[in-house]
Amino acid sequence: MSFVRYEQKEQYAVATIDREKALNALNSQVLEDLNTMLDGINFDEVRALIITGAGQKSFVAGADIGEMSGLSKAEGEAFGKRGNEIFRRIETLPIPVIAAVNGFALGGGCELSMCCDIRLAAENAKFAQPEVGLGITPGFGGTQRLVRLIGVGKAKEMLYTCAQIDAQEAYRIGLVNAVYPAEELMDAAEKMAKRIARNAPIAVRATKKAANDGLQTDMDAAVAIESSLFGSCFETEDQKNAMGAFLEKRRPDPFVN
Ligand code: CO8
Repeated sequence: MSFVRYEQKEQYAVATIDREKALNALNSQVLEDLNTMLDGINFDEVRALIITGAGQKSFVAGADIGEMSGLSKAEGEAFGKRGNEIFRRIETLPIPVIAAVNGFALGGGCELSMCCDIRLAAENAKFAQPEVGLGITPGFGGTQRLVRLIGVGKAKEMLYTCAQIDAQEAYRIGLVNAVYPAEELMDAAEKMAKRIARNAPIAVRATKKAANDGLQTDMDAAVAIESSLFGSCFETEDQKNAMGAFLEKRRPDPFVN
């Protein structure tokens, strides 16, 4: 049995973390199930991935506190490293990933949402990094991605105070892209996934790679990365198809993977 349900819907897929009785908390098994889910994605068909949590109440309420409570130093480090490896895999997945945050996104849950490209939140979503209240640091990338996403000052406030913020505040500070009534969240996420899937998939992938890789380096190297990926698009059928269609004032043929 897997704690991650995966459903492919034409050109996008939905992965649902389903450990509802523990508010979808991430134990080692959930992490490995996430990893296995990533192994199974058919990138020839799937052009965007949505990650959400089962139920109405929680996206992911963090790493599993019961499992973590007895860890030794070495085990804690190994658990953090494994979580980071899998989250980094999500962040660098060739296709865009949308987090549909349908409730609590605490600790590892907030960190999971932040390794996705885009975060959409339900009105009942709550975000926090409660780790220092539990005697640990964030361990799945929170100290790094939060400062990059919302800026150092606001991130440090969240990291040091453990304060929980609601969806509107998360939107105000740029942690989420948009907020929807809970019952509209998945429709909005799927609509966005379909919009992404309509575009030239090789160009979308190259754009994600340029943005991600560029963020890791200085501007001169970053624009060189962009130039190289931009150039590579001119070898694709999609570029010839789309630009030819524009010049001939017709719709392009369907894009290819
Ligand atoms: N771990 C394990 N179980 C959890 C977790 C969790 N993070 N969150 C909720 N649960 C379980 C509860 O224990 C409870 O189980 P049971 O019914 O068996 O008692 C069930 O889910 C329902 O939870 P509550 O009864 O507490 O529901 P409430 O509505 O009263 O409260 C809250 C909801 C506010 C979300 C509350 O459950 C809570 O505070 N949960 C903990 C949130 C938290 O602190 N998360 C951060 C954990 S630390 C972390 O994520 C670090 C990531 C990096 C790790 C690196 C490791 C080295």
